[in-house]
Amino acid sequence: MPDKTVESVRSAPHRPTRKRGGDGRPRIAAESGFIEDLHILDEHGRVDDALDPNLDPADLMRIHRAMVLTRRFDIRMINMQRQGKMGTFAPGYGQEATQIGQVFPLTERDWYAPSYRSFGAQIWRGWPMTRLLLLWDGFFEGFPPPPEVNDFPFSIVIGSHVLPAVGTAMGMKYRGEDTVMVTNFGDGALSQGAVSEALNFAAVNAAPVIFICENNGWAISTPTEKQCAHEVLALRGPGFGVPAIRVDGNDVLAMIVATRRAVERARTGEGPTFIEAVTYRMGVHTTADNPKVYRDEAEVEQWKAKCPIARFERYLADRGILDAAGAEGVAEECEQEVLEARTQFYEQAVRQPREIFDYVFGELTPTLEAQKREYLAKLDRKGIE
Ligand SMILES: Cc1ncc(C[n+]2csc(CCOP(=O)(O)OP(=O)(O)O)c2C)c(N)n1
Ligand SMILES: [Mg+2]
Repeated sequence: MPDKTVESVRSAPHRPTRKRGGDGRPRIAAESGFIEDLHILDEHGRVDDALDPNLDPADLMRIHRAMVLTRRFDIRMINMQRQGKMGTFAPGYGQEATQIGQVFPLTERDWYAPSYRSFGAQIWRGWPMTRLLLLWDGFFEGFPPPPEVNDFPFSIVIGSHVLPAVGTAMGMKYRGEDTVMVTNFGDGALSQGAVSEALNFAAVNAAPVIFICENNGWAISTPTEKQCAHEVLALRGPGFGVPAIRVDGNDVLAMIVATRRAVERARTGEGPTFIEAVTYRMGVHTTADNPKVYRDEAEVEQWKAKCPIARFERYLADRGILDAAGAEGVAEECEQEVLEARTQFYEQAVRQPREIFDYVFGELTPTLEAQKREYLAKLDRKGIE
């Protein structure tokens, strides 16, 4: 016996969207199942001339440098962690274009609410690398955004920052500001109820927010196909009334064009946009993970050919903006910058074992009080300051 309910839902004609009361907000068209798929630079760095945003050379160089710096920081962090000189770290190797592309169109007045794999975007937004090093090594001084940077601290509790991001965007709207909020999260985060609530609330209220879903193929060991029954995560947008676009997340020009369009919509009162950035987590989920036990290395090999930095360098070379020697120079300068940040970090990262109980509870519970006394006595016995 076929399930009547399921059948009738399947065969239901697309209903035309109900009109909203003449406030000029765009409606989601009846054919909203169609999702635009945006590619501008192919894997070989060949550009689609009709779609090239023709950014000026100084901007192109800034974007390139930011992606290279992101990668140098990433590699250094992994090395430091393996040497026992850094806490657990979530690398973004391969996601540099997604990262820089999503913040390039923002002004300093706009807001950014990232998840934890967003250090490249954070550096672009004005976070000193030293602060990020402190953060990842567990120093609370590293967590708050620098005073002049309009960012949330990054979120580790999956999807938990997305509703507050929408709330902040609503605040901007109530105040009549023309600023916008960009928030990012992973493919796995889409399964969190709060993210659906955020999409719905933002759509109903035309919040000036841009949702960037970084579909990197994996949520730790869960592949995207086990997370979501359909392949195109961007389809989640129209279901809530949020226009959506699917973008090659390894193509920084496509990321910029899509985000810029979404930012303009939000700034002019047209409400939220959902951007699915299709990319790949080339490395470990975090330094506490070993993907070799759950994924095939051949998959990783395939994605190596799609490197966002290599293809952008080919594009810059074709435009006569950067040659191989120039690219090497940028990489060396970025490496030096990271090493300088590391030196400053070592100077500042003075461990205070006696503080271990100090920053979670305002007032310790009796059990924790007892544990603290015991722990401090142990430090005393061992002569640890
Ligand atoms: C609420 C919550 N549940 C579980 C976790 C443990 N956890 C950390 S990362 C992660 C996977 C997230 O995957 P995705 O959203 O795709 O982001 P990615 O790590 O791939 O960038 C999980 C389940 C968590 N941090 N928060
Ligand atoms: Mg993921």
